[in-house]
Amino acid sequence: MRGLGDVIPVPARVRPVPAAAFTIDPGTAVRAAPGTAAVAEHLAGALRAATGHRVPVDGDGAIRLVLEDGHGAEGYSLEVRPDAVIVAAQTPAGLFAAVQTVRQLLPVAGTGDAVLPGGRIEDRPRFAYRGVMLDLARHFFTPDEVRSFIDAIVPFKINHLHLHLTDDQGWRLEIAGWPRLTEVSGGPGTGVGGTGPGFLTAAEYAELVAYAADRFVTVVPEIDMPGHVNAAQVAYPELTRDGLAVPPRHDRAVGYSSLCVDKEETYAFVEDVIREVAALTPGPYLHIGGDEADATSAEDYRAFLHRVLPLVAKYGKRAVGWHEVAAAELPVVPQFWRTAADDAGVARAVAGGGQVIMSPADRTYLDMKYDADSPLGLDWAGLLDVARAYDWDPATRLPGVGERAVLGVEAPLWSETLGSLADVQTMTFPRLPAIAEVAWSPQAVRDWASFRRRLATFGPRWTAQGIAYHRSPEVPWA
Ligand code: IFG
Repeated sequence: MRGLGDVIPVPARVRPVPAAAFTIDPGTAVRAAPGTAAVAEHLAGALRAATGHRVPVDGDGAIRLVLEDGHGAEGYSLEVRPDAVIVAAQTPAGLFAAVQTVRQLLPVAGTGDAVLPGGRIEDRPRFAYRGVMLDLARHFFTPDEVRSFIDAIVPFKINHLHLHLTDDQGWRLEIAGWPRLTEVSGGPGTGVGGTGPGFLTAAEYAELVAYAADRFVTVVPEIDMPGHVNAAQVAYPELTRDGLAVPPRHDRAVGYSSLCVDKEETYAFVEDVIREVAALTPGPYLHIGGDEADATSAEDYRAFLHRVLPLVAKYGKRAVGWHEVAAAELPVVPQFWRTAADDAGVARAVAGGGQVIMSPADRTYLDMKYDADSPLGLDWAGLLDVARAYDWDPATRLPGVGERAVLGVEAPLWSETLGSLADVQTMTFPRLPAIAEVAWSPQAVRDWASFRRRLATFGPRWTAQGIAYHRSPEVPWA
């Protein structure tokens, strides 16, 4: 039987009262207060799966969802007594976070009564932005596979999904005004090694955005520029220096391509793409990449950003970029990704009041090998085992970037070496739960000994759900 605090991310405050357990039996129902019906359905669904009981949502259930002040944007309280379970939050997102906690306290699937451990949890996230990035450009994954990925990350209170939609190898989102981007560079065999089918139509992207939003996950689309643009230049030669077509590339090299900063065609293209992507994206962020622009001079890079960053604002979005974009000294959220001990551009951006998304590759890059024997993944940022993904503090990683300057944490998963959903899952689990706890839980309540014990209980759950994971020797798997 799980204890009340045996969840990931570990809650901020847990007061177990073991004698006060609540039993979900055939008479159990969920009571939804006004404005909580959608989350009530998620909760009832989880209770039905765990017990096989009917668990209706009706007017007088013993399991109550309540909206009240005092919990912040995503915080909640969970009170479990023998006669009642009260889930309280200030927002539906907070109620949904509580539902993830309740789900982890129950069997994934079962038939028959289930018991919720008694006591009270008071919980709220340390950082607002808790993300994962999936690279659809190096290898494309279908909408169903992306939905399955969303289902697997939601239990860990992840609330942003960054989709890396374009790169040198492929362009993965249909742009109505520029159809050759996907007709030519989104087709079968445009992935690394000439593998992988496809691209997202606008409708499929919109469906993914809605699916994610229903689970309180905000999609952050990335159009990488001015580098990582070979796929766009294959489709539209007018975007190259001499107007001549460039050959498609299916290798793993980076840093060789660049949009032409001094050609007006470039900005017509960029503005059309930003406008269409912004129109398809209800979330506040639009990621413009900006990494590894080695084929763009520093002067051209800054000039490009000075033309493009205002376009992101023009279409109502907040720009995010890999942290090199801080060179522009314009409003943009830098996403720190390298292994360097510090970064002057990021420190400067923060000094001006900006916030940073922390993705140091040596702690968060899920495409790094677990160990020297890992068949999948790369190792340029070092080997990343579960303990190393867990044992760091985003608020002390970079000089000049303290608690208030950290917007949040994101775990990028690059797909050069991943050819299947099982590969994606194996690299994601169990390191993502470690990073999710770094992003949600107070530093003071986190410790590796407790985390690895709690993590061990997820092995059987992932197996029951058909989710592949790396059986790291660091974890005492149940
Ligand atoms: N760096 C590149 C990615 C990818 C990655 C693989 C960033 C921001 C190495 N850029 O990470 O395109 O190739 O680990």
